[in-house]
Amino acid sequence: MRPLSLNVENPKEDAWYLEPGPIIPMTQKAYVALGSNMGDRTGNVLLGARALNGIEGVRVIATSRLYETDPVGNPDQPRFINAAAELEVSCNARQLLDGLLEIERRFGRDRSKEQRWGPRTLDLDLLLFRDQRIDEPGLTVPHPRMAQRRFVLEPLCDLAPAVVPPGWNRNIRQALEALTQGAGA
Ligand code: A4P
Ligand code: MG
Repeated sequence: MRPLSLNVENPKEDAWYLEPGPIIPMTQKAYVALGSNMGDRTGNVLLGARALNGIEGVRVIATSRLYETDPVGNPDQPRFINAAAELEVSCNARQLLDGLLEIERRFGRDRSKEQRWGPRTLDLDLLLFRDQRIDEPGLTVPHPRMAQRRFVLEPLCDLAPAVVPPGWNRNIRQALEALTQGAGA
C-alpha cells in the first residue's frame, strides 16, 4: 500500500499533520479506523476524522497517514482510502460507537445519485477503547477482524506501534509484520 500523505520531509507543512499533544495514558485513549471507497474518498476520510471531534467526550489527538488500498472481501468494488485516528475519550465505548454510527449516517447519503440512499461513503470502526475488552450485542472491542486486516493495522501502526491490544500477545507492529510474512490481506 502507498501512503498518500506526501510531505515526509517536513510533516508540519502537511495538512494532515497535528502537533504532538500532551502525553495521554492508554486508559483515556481510543482508536478508530476510517475507510471510504465512494465519492470523494479522501475528503470523506478527512472530514470524517474532523467530525469525530463533534462527539461529546471525544477529542482527536492524532491521525495516521492516508493509505490507498485494494478492496478486501468483495474485490469487485473501487479501491479504498483508509486511515486511523487516535482519540482522547471521556465518554464510554457505547457513546463513542453511537457517535460513529451517527457520523456514518451523515456521510452515507450519496446525493449525486437519485437513489434514496446511495452506497456508504464512510466506514468508521471502533478498534480499541481504553484498555477494555467488550463483548456485547452490537459492540466488540478490540475490533474482532482488525488483526487480519492490513488496511487497519498499517494506519494504526503510524499511531500506536507499541500498543498491545487487550487479549493479544503482540503489539500492533508485530501483528502487521506477521501479516506481511503470511502475505495476508
Ligand atoms: N459493531 C460491533 N463492534 C463494532 C466495532 N468495534 N466497531 C457493530 C464498529 N462497529 C461495531 O458495522 C455493523 C455493526 O457492527 C455496527 O452497527 C455495530 O453495531 P458495519 O461497519 O456496518 O459492518 P460492515 O461494514 O457491514 O461489516 P464489517 O465486517 O465490519 O466490515 P468492515 O470491517 O467495515 O469492512 N477493504 C479495504 N481495502 N478497506 C476497507 O476499509 N472495508 C470493508 C468493510 C471491506 N473491505 C475493505 C474495507
Ligand atoms: Mg465496518
